[in-house]
Amino acid sequence: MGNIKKVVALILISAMLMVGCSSAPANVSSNESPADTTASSEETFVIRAGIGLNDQHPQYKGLEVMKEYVERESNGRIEMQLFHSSQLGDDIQMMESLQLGSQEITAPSSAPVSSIDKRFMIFDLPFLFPTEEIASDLLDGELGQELLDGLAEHGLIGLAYWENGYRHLTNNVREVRTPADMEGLKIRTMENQVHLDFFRALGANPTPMPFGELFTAMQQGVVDGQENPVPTIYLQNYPEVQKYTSLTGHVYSPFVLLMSKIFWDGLPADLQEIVQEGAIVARDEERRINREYTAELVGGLREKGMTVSELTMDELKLFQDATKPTIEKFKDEIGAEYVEKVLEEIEKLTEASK
Ligand code: KDG
Repeated sequence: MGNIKKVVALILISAMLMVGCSSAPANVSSNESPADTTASSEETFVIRAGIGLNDQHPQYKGLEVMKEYVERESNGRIEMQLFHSSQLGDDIQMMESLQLGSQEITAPSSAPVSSIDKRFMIFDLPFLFPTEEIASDLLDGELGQELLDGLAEHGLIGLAYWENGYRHLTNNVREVRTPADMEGLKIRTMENQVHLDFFRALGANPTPMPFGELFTAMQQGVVDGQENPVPTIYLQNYPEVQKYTSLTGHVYSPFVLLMSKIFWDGLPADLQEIVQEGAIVARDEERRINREYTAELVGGLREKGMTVSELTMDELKLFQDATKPTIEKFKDEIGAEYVEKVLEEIEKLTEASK
């Protein structure tokens, strides 16, 4: 390599390293060792949090609560920057950015997290959680924590479970009240084997795709429908491109609030504590807002011209029966022992709630 080329290469490498420094753990003013509680109080950190949903969604409101909490409690040593509507990429890309240390927080539904740890497929088993409260109790307990802890070996810190909620079907072709009505419908699903399997079992034609591509896919007729909780259907303006909602509630989706382990390891212990607390404070508020919106916005969908079908117990049972084989099919892949423990715990929580 000639001298001039060498100099240019060196300049480029230094520039890349400088960019890397300002984006990676955003540790701008010191080289102190990870989790060093004596780190200078001048040291500041930037957390970039990115999600797929828009800034009207309870998930974004949760991030605003967390931002307020961590910035206040850290006396400004942490700054949180929020990005919505897949501005930083889709769920799978953002999880990869966390693993590389080039983004600090994301919060996908649990479904795409199963591309990292298959055990996360458990939450996508159809008709698993009888109520939101039972889901929260299980997720916030030991069995939920076990999965969050397991993420560390994949470069991720699982901070908490927030709520996306019960997923319902929308489409633009016909009213769906039974699996027979789903025959041949092209339905966008999340990128997850369990979802693909049970939508096939229902007679639909499932098409996995990232969330950020969904609205345009519906608008252009690439898919006939999709499934998401009521706040998402309403707040992402799906009534503009979808005529029918069926309140199937086939899956309860948690969000998994994730942080980059590279970034976490570079945070002093006192700030780690503040981030963890902020995640929990915001979780409770996010769930509260989500439940409030869910109750209010069913009417909102009707006001926006959608036909919203509430299914009878008999109709719902047809969906449950058609999707039951999915549980057996994925039991071993998820881990039979873990599945059993979760099913037992849900039964216990259900009994206790009576
Ligand atoms: O911000 C979360 C979204 O990116 C996504 O996970 C929402 O449930 C979702 C979906 O249908 O992809």
